[in-house]
Amino acid sequence: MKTENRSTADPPHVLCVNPWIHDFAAFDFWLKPLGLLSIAAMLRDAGIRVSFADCLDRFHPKEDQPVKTARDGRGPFRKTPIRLADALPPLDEPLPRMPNTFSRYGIPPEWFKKDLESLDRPDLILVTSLMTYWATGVAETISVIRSVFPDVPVILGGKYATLCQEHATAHSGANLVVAGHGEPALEEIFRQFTGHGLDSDILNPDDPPFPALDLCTHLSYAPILTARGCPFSCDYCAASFLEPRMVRRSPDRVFAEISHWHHHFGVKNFAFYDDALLVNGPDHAYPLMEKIICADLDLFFHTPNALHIREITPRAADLMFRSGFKTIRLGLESANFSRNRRHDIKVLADEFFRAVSALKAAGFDSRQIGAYLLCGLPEQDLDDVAASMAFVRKAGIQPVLAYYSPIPHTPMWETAVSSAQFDITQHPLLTNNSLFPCVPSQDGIHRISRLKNRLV
Ligand code: B12
Repeated sequence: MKTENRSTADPPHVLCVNPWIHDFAAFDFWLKPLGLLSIAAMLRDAGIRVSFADCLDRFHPKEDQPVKTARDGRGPFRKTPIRLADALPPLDEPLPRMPNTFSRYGIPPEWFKKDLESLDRPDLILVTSLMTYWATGVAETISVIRSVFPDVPVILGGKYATLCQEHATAHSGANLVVAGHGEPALEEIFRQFTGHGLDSDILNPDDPPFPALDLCTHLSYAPILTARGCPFSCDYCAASFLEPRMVRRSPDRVFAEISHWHHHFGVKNFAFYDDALLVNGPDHAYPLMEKIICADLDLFFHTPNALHIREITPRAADLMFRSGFKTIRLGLESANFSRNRRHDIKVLADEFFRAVSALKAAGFDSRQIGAYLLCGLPEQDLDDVAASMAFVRKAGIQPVLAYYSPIPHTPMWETAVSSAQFDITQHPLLTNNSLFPCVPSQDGIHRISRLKNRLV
C-alpha cells in the first residue's frame, strides 16, 4: 500500500483499491489492475493525491512466508479457505456440483484493514473489478472499506461492473457502479462526490499516461497494452462489447513505457494484455519489436492472451523470437475444422501448421508454444476436445485447455443460459469455469479432468 503526496494546495485524496479474488483456484497469472492504475496515473497528472491498496499484493510488507516467484514473474497468491455458503446468497436450488475448496486469494483482511487505517481519510475510493464471477470478492472488499471509512463514497468500475452492472449495483455495496471506460465518467464523479473539478483533457482512454505501477510494492513483471479492442467478434468473448473500437498506441510510446519499467524498476518480464497484438503487425507490433531488438535490453515477453494464428508469418515469428518473446499462446479454440462446428472458424488446419512451423523455424522451443482449446462450451462433444488435443500435440506444441465461462452480453450467453445445468442468471459466481456450468454430466467433468491430466 502506497501513498503519493503532492504539494498542490489541498487536492482531494483518492484511494484506489484492487479487490480480493474469491474462487476455487487462482494464481498470479500476470494479473495487474491495469485500468485502475491508468486512471490513478491520470489523476496524479491532474494533481490529485492518490493512494493504492492492493488486496492481491504478493509482496505485502507484512508477508512472513517466502514469496514464490517464477522466473517469468508469476506466482501463487496467499490463499484462505472461506465458506462458499457465506459468500453466496441462498439459491433457489442446491448446486449439483461443487469443487472442493473455495478461497479468498490475497492478503488477510486484518492487513487490509490496518493498511486502510494507516491512511488519511480519502475523499473518494475507486475500486476495480475483473472476472464477473469474482463478484463476492468485490463485495467483501467494499464491506471492509466501509467498516474503516463508513462515509467515504465508493465507486466501482471494471469488468464485473461493466458486464453485470445491475448485479453490482444491487450487491457490491458501492455508492455508484460505472460501466465501461472510467475516464469519461471521472469528471462528473469528482464533481458529484468531491466538489473538485478535473481537467477533462487529461482523461483520454485512447492516449493514457504510463499506468501508476510504481504504486505497487514490487514489480516482478509489468503488463503492457499496445492497443485496445479486437477486430473479431467471437461468440463466447466479451471483447467487442467491452472495447467496441480498435485504438492503437504508437509503437514509440509503448517502447518508451517498456524502457521506463525496465530502467527505473528493473522489470524484465512483460505480459501483453492485447486482444489482437499481431493484427496489422507491419504498422504496429513489428516496429515495436524492431525497436526492442535494436535496444538489446534482454527482456522477456509473454502473450497470455491468445495471438491470432493467421498473423504468425515467418517475419512476425522471427521478430518475436529476436525481441525476447518467451511464452507464446495461440488462439486455436478447436481443431474441428468442419463446417458444422458450432462456432465460427478463424483459422484452417494448414494455417495452424504454417504458424507453428514459422515459430519453430524462428527458434522457439515447442514447450514455449501453447494452443488454447476451448473446453466446456454449450453442447460441446468432448471427443472433439480430445481430438483437438491430439492434433495440437501432433504439431509438436502444447495444448492448453481454456475452460469456458459464460459471459453476459456475449452472443453465446443465451445459449449458455439455456444449456446450463443450473440457473446461472441467479449469481455471477455460478458462471465460474470451475463449475463447468454447460457440461451436462459429472462424467463429462471427470473426463475433462482426465484430459487435462493427460490420462486419456
Ligand atoms: C488482459 C486480459 C487478461 C490478462 C489479465 C488481466 C488483468 N487485468 O489482470 C490475462 C491474460 C492473464 C487474462 C486471463 C484470463 N482472462 Co482475461 N482478459 C484480458 C482482456 C483482454 C483485457 C483486460 C484489460 O486489462 N484491459 C485493459 C484495461 C486498461 O482495461 P480495464 O482494466 O477494464 O479498465 C478500464 C475500465 O474497466 C474502467 N475501470 C477499471 N477499473 C475501474 C474502477 C473505477 C472506479 C472506474 C470508474 C472505472 C474502472 O476504466 C479502465 C480504463 O478505461 C479482457 C478482454 C477485454 N478486451 O477487456 C479479458 C477478459 C477480462 N478475460 C476473460 C477471461 C475469461 C479470462 C480467463 C478466465 C481465460 C481462461 N479461460 O483461461 C483467464 C483467467 C485469469 C485468472 N482466473 O486468473 C474474460 C472475462 C470473463 C468474465 N467472466 O469476467 C474477458 C472479458 C475476455 C472474454 N473472454 O470475454 N485476461
